[in-house]
Amino acid sequence: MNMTLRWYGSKFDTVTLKQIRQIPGVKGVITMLYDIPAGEVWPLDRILELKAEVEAADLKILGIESVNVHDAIKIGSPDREKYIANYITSLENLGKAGITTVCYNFMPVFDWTRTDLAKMRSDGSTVLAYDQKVVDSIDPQTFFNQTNDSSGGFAMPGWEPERLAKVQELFEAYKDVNEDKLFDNLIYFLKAIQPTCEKYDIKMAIHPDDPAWPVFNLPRIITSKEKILKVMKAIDAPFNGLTFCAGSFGTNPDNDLPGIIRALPGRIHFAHVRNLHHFEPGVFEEAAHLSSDGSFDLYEIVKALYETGFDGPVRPDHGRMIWDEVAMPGYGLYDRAIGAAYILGLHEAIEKNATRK
Ligand SMILES: [Mn+2]
Repeated sequence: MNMTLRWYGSKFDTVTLKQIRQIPGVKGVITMLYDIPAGEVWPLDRILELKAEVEAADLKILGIESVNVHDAIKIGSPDREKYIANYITSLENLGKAGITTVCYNFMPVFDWTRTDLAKMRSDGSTVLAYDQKVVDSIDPQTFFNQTNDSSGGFAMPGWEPERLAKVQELFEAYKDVNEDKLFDNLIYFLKAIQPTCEKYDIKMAIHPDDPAWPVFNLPRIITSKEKILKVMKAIDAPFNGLTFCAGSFGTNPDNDLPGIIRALPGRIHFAHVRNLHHFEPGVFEEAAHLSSDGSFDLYEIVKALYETGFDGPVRPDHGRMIWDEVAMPGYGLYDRAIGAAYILGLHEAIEKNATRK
């Protein structure tokens, strides 16, 4: 397993490559061309420029998060062919640059959803939190506005301003897209990109839906072990894999996180390891990575990754905001650095236990 940190690029991120390089054990970054809207081609020269910048800091690009999928592809509208062709060109350009792990999601309209981006905890840290009652009491447009207003001025992944104006339009476009149709549109997309992925040995790693149930009556298809296995079986090829995200699957306490990992040997291409603290069904806040701070057993999660031979990039996920840091919600340096060191510590102990004679 290769430890990484997500990095949005020097124009957008408060965290520098130099800081990331100084976290012990971190070998690379997970990054993206953050200014390119979903659906547009990622030019090869921009990819190479980003790669050179990362390598000049003695790090590697170990994955992309994310090459976003345009809504036309998810909806299955006639113009999807154009966006699929653009996506293929982006994959070719990444492949030519030797970047071969690509995270994406297939969530309609909203990416991850949280109802509070800075919930104060008893130690004075702040975290992202979710309360289903808030989502149930608000319309999507207001929700979108409130989320943007509370982001501290940071552009957040999946909440790009150009989407803001289009929320109602998007809801209208998705009105006939049920779970089955969304699934079929995902498989159509994957079949279309399969030859390119196989030519360049690109591993596609779908990110689970967050939270792992429908919000605002939009369908969700990557929410449980059964549902991700259905996607894996529909195209049973190594390029078609998963981003195992503990925090997203773990929004539903019924999901057995190590069990999901163990059900998918060889098909997990990327891992997000983090913790949540559940209060009641549908009400949770994000926690420090440490098992004792939240509801997940991080030891069992890292052990399942180790025992299934996972060798891809892993990253800590949303951290708490601590030590008065000002950064994009969830993406400060300090708590994610602590998380990375903790996950590496668990991994070292598990590996030594398993290999010591
Ligand atoms: Mn994640």
